[in-house]
Amino acid sequence: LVFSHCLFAQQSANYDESKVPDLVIPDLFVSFEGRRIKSIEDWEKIRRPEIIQAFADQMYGHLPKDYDQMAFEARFPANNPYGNLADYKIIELKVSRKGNSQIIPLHLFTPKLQKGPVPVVLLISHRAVDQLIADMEDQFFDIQQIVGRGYAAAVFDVEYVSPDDKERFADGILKTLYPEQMQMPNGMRGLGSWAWGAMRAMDYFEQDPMIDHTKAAVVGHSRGGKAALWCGANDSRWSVTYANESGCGGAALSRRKFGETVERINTVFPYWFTDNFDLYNGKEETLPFDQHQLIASLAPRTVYIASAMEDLWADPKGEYLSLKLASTTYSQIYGKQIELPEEYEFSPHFHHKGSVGYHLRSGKHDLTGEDWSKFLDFFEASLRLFPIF
Ligand code: GTR
Repeated sequence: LVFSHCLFAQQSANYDESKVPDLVIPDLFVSFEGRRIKSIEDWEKIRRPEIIQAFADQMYGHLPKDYDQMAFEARFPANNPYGNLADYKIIELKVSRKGNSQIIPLHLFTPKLQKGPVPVVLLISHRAVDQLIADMEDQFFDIQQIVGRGYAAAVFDVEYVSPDDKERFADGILKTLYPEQMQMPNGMRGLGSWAWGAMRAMDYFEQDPMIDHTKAAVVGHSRGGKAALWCGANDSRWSVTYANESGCGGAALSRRKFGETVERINTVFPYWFTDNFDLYNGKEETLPFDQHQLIASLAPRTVYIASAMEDLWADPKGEYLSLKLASTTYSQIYGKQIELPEEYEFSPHFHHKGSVGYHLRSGKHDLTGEDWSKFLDFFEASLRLFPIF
């Protein structure tokens, strides 16, 4: 049912640039109270916190950061398809709160011959992780490339945090750890829970001597990219955030109503966002923010946005425009050098001047080996050129 509903939505969406409304985009540098934001201090004390607060209230829901205890237990699977390249362990993250607990398996591959701590890439996966790992041809989680280039590759399946399912989404941390969230119109739902899960993976990285948690990227594709952005915005321990084809509710500007719209996403995936987000169905122009503000809230930490030309449902042009607007925070507030294409156009090469990266590849909606290779080129260049970001 969801699938056919989705197809219908995709076919009847607007893909005509001439029908995109005239955009009145909220100014990044004017606070909700009308104050001009000029300095790093204004940005960090006033603007960034109020932006994140507004996204929490109206869209992704509040992200509870408290829990009572977390324990880690490692298992070493006998079957490691990447055995010549990497050591493989599954860490069971056991998080407890108010007498209940949730176990989240975190799969971690570390380069075999590496001695010192290595940078890490975490994928938030809505695809079955066991299959991603077993199928060495599948590059959605390109373990060979990531580990081959000297990074640790980590992934968890959102199923163990909040199942990606309209009926079952609460059968995870929303039941075991944070039941009160379900009563709140601005409570956490699916995407917020996935962001929370990635933060727990970071709690683990912080204490694994094999991992350099100061060089850590949180990565997601599409719905996972939406969660990655929300995670990066809320948790400054991530030095890099990479959202691949994250579209509506991710990097793309909502006000363009191109491809997927707020109403469509709230109808087909009512469990992704907080209840308040329904208020904006068909009324994107009344949102107190747009998605460029979410990207901007990552500054000065590194952000990478990638799109695919045929992925019109995710509005690749809206993602580009959003990143371009957001990059002014990096340049005007933090004085960083930014290099982005002048116009929305095919940009097969990554751009790495400063802390903002981008590519637009040909082809369809997917996370591919090509995407990983561009992103890892960028990550590598960032580490070399800006070792402390
Ligand atoms: C679509 C959904 C998008 C995107 C995508 C995906 O059906 O409308 O927002 O999240 O799924 O995750 O691949």
